[in-house]
Amino acid sequence: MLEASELILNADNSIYHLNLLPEDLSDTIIIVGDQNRVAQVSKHFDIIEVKKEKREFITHTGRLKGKRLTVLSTGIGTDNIDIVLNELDALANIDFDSRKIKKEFKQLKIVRIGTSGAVQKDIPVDSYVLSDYALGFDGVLHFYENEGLCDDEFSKAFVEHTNWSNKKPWPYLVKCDETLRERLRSNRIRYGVTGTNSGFYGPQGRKLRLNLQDDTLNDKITSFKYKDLKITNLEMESSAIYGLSKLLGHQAVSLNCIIANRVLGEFSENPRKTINGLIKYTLDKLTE
Ligand code: R1P
Repeated sequence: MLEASELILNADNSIYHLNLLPEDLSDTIIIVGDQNRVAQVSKHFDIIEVKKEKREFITHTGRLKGKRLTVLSTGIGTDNIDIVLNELDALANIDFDSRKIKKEFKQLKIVRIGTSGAVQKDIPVDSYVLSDYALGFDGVLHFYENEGLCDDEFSKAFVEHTNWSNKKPWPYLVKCDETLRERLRSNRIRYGVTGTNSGFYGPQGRKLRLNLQDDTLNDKITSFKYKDLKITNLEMESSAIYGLSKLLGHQAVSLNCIIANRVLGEFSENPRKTINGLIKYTLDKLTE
C-alpha cells in the first residue's frame, strides 16, 4: 500500500499536482509546455467534457471525431515532467481507493507538442521536428533504475567530443516509441535528435550577463556526429518524457515547432501560426 506521503491525493481523491481524477483522463494525451496552448488545442475538439487546473497544470479532456483526447500543460522543464509522467501513470495504473498498483496495466499514448530552437543551419524556422531520440542533459532519469535503457556509446562519444564537464549530469539518450512515431509520421515532418537542457539561458548557451562554463558548447553540439545522427534542436522536456515513458511502459513521441534557429540567429515571425499548424497536424493524425 502506498502511504499518504508517497501517493498524495487531494480531498476529492484527485492526484496532488494535476488535480485530476482517473476518469478525467483519456489514454491518448497531448502535452504542451505553455498553459495557453491547452485551449489552442481543445478549441478544435467537438466537445470539451473536463476542464481542471492547478498551478501550471491545466487539463482539458474532450472528444474529436468520436475519439477521446486529453490535453495537458506541463509548464517548463524536466522537473515538471517528472511530476506529470508519474501522476499520469498513477491515474491510469494505481487504484486510489486501495492505494495499490492495479493488476491490469493501462498503456498511455503521450504526444508532446512543443517549441524548440534548431542547432543545425538546414533546419529552418517554422519547420517541425519529431525527436527520434532525446538526449538529456538534465539528470532526472539518473534517479530511477534504468539499466539498459540508454545508448551509452552515443553518450560516451558526445562527452568526448564536447569535453563535457564531469560536474554536469551524464547525458542520456532515449528513443521515441516506434509505433506512435509511425502513426505521426509524414513528409511534412523532419526527424532528429533533440537535446533537452536543464535551463533556457546558460544551459542552452545563451549569454546575457553571466559567463558560461563552456562558451563553445553549442558549436560542439552542432558539429557532433555519431554514426548518421546529429543533434537537431534544443528544448527542455523530451528526454524525461521519453525516459520515464519507457520505464513506465507508455508510448511517447515529442513533436517540436522550430521557432528559432540558433546557428543563423533567426526567430519565427509568427510562432503562433506555426504552433497552430502542428496542433492541427497532430490532431488529424491522432483521429485518422
Ligand atoms: C522555453 O521557452 C520553453 O519552450 C519550450 C521549451 O522546451 C521550454 O519549455 O517548449 P514549450 O513551448 O512546449 O514550453
